[in-house]
Formats: sequence, C-alpha cells, structure tokens
Amino acid sequence: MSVKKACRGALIVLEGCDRVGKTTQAKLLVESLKNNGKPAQLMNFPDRTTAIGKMLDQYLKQSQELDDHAVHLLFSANRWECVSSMEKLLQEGTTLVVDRYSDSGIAFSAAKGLPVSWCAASDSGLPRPDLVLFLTLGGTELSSRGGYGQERYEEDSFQQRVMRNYNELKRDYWNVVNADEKSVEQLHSELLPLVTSAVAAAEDKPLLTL
Ligand code: DGP
Ligand code: NA
Ligand code: NA
Repeated sequence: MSVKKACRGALIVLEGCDRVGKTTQAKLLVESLKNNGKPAQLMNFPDRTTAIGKMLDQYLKQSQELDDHAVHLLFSANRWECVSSMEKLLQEGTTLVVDRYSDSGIAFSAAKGLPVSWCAASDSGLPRPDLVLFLTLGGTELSSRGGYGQERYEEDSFQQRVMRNYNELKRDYWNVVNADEKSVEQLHSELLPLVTSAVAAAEDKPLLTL
C-alpha cells in the first residue's frame, strides 16, 4: 500500500473595499470547504487580538494617532507574527481563507501617499496567496449600502483612492469578481468553484513567497 504524502492547503485571500461583503463570503467559503471534506480555517487581518493588533484597533477606532509609516509597519508586523502558524496549518493540509492580506496593506497605505514600493517591501517574504478574490462594487452600489462605520478610512474619497490603488496592483493570482446586485448566495456560488480549483491546484505546488 502506498502512503500518499499529505497535500498542502491553499492560501486564499479576499480583498476589496470596506463593506463589499468579504467577511461574510470568507465564512461561507470555510463552511463549504469543510462540508466538502477539505480542512479549512478562517483568518482575518488585521488580527486585533494580538498585542500589535490591539494598537491597530485603537488606531482604527481613532483613539490613537500614529505616523503613517509606523502604522503601515504595524499592519505588516501583524501579518508576520502569524506566519509560523499559517505555514504550519498550510503544510498540514488546511486551506486558509483570509479576510484581507498584503494587498490591503499596499492599497490602504498608498492611499495616504506612501510609495507603493515602500509599502510592498515590509511584506516581502510573506507566504504568497494561491488565489486572491478581489470583490468589486460599482460606486452607486457602494454608497447605497448605508453609511460607513465610525472607523478611520471609512469615508468615500479615501475608499475611492484605495480602489484606484487596488486596480493598479492586479496580480496574476488575482480573480476579479463583481459583487454588484448579487445576493450573498449568488456571490458564494460564484466564488466557491474558483476556490475549489485553487485548492486542487495548490496540492502539488510549493508554497511561494511574496
Ligand atoms: P477590517 O477589519 O478587515 O475591516 O480592516 C480594518 C481596516 O483596516 C480596513 O479599513 C482596511 C484597513 N487595513 C487592513 N489592512 C491594512 C494594512 O495592511 N494597512 C493599512 N494601512 N490599512 C489596512
Ligand atoms: Na472595516
Ligand atoms: Na480583515
């Protein structure tokens, strides 16, 4: 009897502007993968539970001011502090579905005027996503989803700059999905096959780095 080496899990990332539905879709994807017998786990950046994450939480809630460069490096450090656990889970065969990752770091920090290359540098060496699902919404649909929350960045002109930055990033492992006028279920049924094929494709491929 031949023993098959455990296949690695895939690193799947959801990106897009605030309120596009990433968090809901990430949860549904994890559920569906598990129901299909694929080990999967939800992750979320910023991870506000760590010491660095608590600083980011205060910054986002506008109860603390920080230099833009310093904040960028904290967001990046918040990803780096999870790398060993991410790599372990992936190598054990667990697919990670991640709500925001490195491209958020670039799109948001560059929207404050920091150079894209400077923003990318601190994430260089992080595990590279097998697939980024980039969810988009038309401007009117975005505005019609009700008011933004009270957090920093949750404001139209800033989000538009974020969107422009995202559009300039487009990687070969990105898949752009228009979420306009789609129900949660419709969008999920569009995303799931993309994720399922990425999971299958990742099995025999090494995990790369950014
Ligand atoms: P979330 O909890 O996923 O809604 O993220 C909170 C906010 O932080 C959201 O407006 C996006 C922003 N954000 C996420 N990652 C980064 C990052 O690496 N750098 C910067 N500047 N902002 C980020
Ligand atoms: Na948010
Ligand atoms: Na997140």
